Amino acid sequence: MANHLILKKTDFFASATQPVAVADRYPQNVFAEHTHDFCELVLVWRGNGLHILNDRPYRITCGDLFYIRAEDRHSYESVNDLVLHNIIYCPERLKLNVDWRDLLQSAGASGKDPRWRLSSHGMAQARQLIGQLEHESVKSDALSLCLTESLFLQLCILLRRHRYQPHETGAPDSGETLDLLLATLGNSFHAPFDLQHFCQQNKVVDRYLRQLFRQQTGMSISQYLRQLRICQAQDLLRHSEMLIGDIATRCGFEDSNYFSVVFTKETGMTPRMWRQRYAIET
Ligand code: RM4
Ligand code: NI
Repeated sequence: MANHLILKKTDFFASATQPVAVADRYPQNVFAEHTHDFCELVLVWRGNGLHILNDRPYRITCGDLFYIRAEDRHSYESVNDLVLHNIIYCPERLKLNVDWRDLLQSAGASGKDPRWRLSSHGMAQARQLIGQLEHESVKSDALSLCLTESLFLQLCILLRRHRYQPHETGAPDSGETLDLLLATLGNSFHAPFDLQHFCQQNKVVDRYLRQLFRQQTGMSISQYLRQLRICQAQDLLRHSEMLIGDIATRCGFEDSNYFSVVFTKETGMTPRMWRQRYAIET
């Protein structure tokens, strides 16, 4: 793309020394594809939306965490009550002698999946720190700059401690059923999910869990699961040569006709059309 959008730090930072700024997105609206000349941490509090990162679609919802590098291309599509924080920072303005690279690297040990989740416990602590950071980062005296950077450091450490990837064993400190449910769903889009069984196992009342889920994510459990599956299918259609029938099975659909119906309803295109659209582009 020749003239794509590049966001500039001069538009988002108050001064040439400010290392970190907090941009609240209450809500995050649809936002066109862009890169930046700064980096950002994205922490999702509520609602849901489609986040496209370097051409891969991610269905995002509360507790999702992304580490976006300046050169990453991303956009937000079909948002629904999506509420998030962007913690934006300029690596070259950070002065503390810290291994920032290690703290801020996005891909996990397990590979290149840029998708992280934060436990409810981690979110509650992050919320507090972000509040302090928001307050401090707008001041420009030397002490405030230093305090801003150290609050940012604390936030990064906290994220490291409480983050996890769904395909790992689940939330590290998941006392919370919602964390466990989200981790389980993130991991079971290719196989049937049995809510009754999950509720029995975790001794929660099914109706309560459904309500809680809807409150926090703005959608129902089955909607979320369907969207995860469609997302995965879109990715495979575009980036693999698997047969459509195999993709259907891989994404948890019992037969390929049903898959096509659901896919078309969600995306406005048949799976075949979707694949062709990108085949032409690349
Ligand atoms: C936008 C969007 C972008 C971010 C800027 C700072 O609303 O969230 O991803 O780079 O804010
Ligand atoms: Ni961005």
